[in-house]
Amino acid sequence: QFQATGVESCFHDRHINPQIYAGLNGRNWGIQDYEARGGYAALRKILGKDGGEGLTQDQVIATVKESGLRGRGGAGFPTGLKWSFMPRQFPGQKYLVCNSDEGEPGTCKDRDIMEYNPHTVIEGMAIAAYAMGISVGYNYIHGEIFHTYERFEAALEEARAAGYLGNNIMGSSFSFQLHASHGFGAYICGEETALLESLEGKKGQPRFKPPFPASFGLYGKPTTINNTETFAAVPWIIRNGGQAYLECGKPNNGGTKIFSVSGDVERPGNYEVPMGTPFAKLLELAGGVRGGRQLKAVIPGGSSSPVVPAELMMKLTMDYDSIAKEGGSMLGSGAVIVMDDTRCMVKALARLSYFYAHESCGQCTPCREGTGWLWRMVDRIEHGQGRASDIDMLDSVAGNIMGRTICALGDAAAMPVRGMLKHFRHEFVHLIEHKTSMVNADATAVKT
Ligand code: L3W
Ligand code: SF4
Repeated sequence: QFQATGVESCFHDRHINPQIYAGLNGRNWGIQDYEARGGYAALRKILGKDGGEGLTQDQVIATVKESGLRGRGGAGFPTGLKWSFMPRQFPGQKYLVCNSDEGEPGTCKDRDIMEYNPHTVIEGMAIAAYAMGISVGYNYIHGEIFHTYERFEAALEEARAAGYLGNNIMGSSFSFQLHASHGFGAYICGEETALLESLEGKKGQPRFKPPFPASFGLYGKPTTINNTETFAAVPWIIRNGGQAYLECGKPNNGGTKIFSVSGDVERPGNYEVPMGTPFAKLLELAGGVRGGRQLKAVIPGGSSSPVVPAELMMKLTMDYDSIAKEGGSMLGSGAVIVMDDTRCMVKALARLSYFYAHESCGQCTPCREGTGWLWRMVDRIEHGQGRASDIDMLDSVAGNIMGRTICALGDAAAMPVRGMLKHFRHEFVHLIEHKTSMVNADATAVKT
């Protein structure tokens, strides 16, 4: 059960980025409430409909660059830089795509944004389309959340009726048609090129990169793809300025970020906090470790990111640099999975490894064979049938997947294995030698 209250109190305390979660009580997601709280003012501003002169395409991109906004889908690629890749004078059709195929275990932020404040995504996409001279866009929404898709469709209808989408928006020369599309729940369709294949009506399998979508994207045309949360941040940036957004966070890690906190906490939910917030503060917002138990470890950026032991995690701040450089992990999509001292790390890894084996698209051998191999080894260790050689074999198979696949799913399957072996090898050794988990051996109750 994910609670929204933590987010609201968080940004109200700090007076930052109320755009994203302003509609969180679920009643005021519609266009009138959105406009009443300043919605579509940024689009009006760039089109010169607020009494000002408007912003040029270059000025919009420069503002986004200045904000330090980085892709919120997992890779943290600088958004303004990505927008500047789009060839401005390309003679044919260009596309804008929103990646709402949220499937990373632990991540549930994009769903909430679209459900409770869909117009901020629509406005962000319209601004992006204007900046890059794009006339057609799609929001590809994860299958399995059809009610969210329906909510987004309803918001699109409102925006079209109000003249914020369509031909000659607000009487300007800018036209932008935006459509929603949905997948059917395959994790791999969140990989940007698999998403494009799926959007084209084909089997969702990743393409080789390069060429990147910036030059060869949807239907082979230049395409810019950003995550839902990335687009949702754009209206606030245009209204308040790039510098103001940057200053919400820390250098190289501008703005705020929504963290989906799950696992062994009192109040799991989505929390929007400034980049650079200490992890300890985020844990406190989520009510602390459930039942007052001891923190054991945290997966800080979705299931693809290596686990970080408690002692180290408590020293980190929630931003790209701290989690990567000091924590040896990834901020990823911001899914923070908290594990207390009753969690068996072998069991946790077995669950994650099963997920990746199940979701591999099967195109490349190291991933197709390796993910299944990893899962089978961890599974047999978990069930007391592990061999002494399994630990080195796990490390070797993970190493042979990494960097040898078409897309990042292979690395995503291998990194958690390496992280667990680095920090919790003793639990694997114990289970192989004693055929029972160290955690089970503990007298305390084991949660399942
Ligand atoms: C033009 C270049 N464009 C890079 C673009 C590229 C993409 C973006 C980042 O994986 C990660 C993955 C998951 N010219 C370019 C260029 N680009 N160089 O920049 O690219 P890349 O390859 O670094 O990352 P990616 O393929 O987008 C994303 C990790 O995120 N992840 C996944 C999260 C899952 C969700 C979800 O469920 N919603 O987000 C979590 O950690 O493992 O490493 O646009 O085209 N020279
Ligand atoms: Fe498919 Fe895995 Fe290869 Fe990605 S790494 S293309 S998911 S087989």
